[in-house]
Amino acid sequence: MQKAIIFDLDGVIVDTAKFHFLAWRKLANDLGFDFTKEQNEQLKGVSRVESLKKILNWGNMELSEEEFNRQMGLKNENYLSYVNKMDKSEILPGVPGVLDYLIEHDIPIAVGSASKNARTILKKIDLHDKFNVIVDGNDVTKAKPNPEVFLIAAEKLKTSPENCVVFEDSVAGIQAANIAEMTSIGIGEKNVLNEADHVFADFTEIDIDFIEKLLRK
Ligand code: B16
Ligand code: MG
Repeated sequence: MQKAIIFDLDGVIVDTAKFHFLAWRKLANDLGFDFTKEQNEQLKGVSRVESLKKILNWGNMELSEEEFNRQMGLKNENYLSYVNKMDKSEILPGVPGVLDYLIEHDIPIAVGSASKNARTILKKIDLHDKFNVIVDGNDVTKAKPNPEVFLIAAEKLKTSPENCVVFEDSVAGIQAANIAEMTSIGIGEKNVLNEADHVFADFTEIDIDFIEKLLRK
């Protein structure tokens, strides 16, 4: 069966984590508390709802359902004010070369992201039409580490999970890929992403030989 590659978005193709951090931190500050960059690591790959639950927990706060939803809306508006200024210069180093290689060799490629803003971001960075399949936070009911997002991507790519390779920057995403029995490639720190099959600091460390080996496996 055809091999296919699934890319997470935030932290793999672009560094939107820095904008999520600014927007979540403003929300916490407006509610009267703060959290650290280290705590922010725990929000990577986690859905919007689960992120706000964690943040409120750090601030020992509870909100009514209505206020919870209002705060999520405010955070997203603030986050989108950063996203709206993005362009293709935000694509992380090494990513365009790998995408071009895969497209030239007709390897099916997908985005598998927890973000409900994934399509907006892909349009801003001019990559929306490059992917055969996009599965995002609007298409799933279960957040990573549940493998739903990657399993839907495999199905839409018309291949089996074992033939999929996932590039992910979050622990939850690596766990999701492993549960789906896909090959998991971590982008980030080895000691954080130690459950991944392979880990690279970023795409500049990945050469075409490695990609070819993955596709032959
Ligand atoms: P949104 P990914 C994830 O994207 C982010 O890593 C995570 O920090 C964010 O909370 C989540 O998307 C939801 O994002 O608020 O835009 O729907 O890494 O799975 O591409
Ligand atoms: Mg990510």
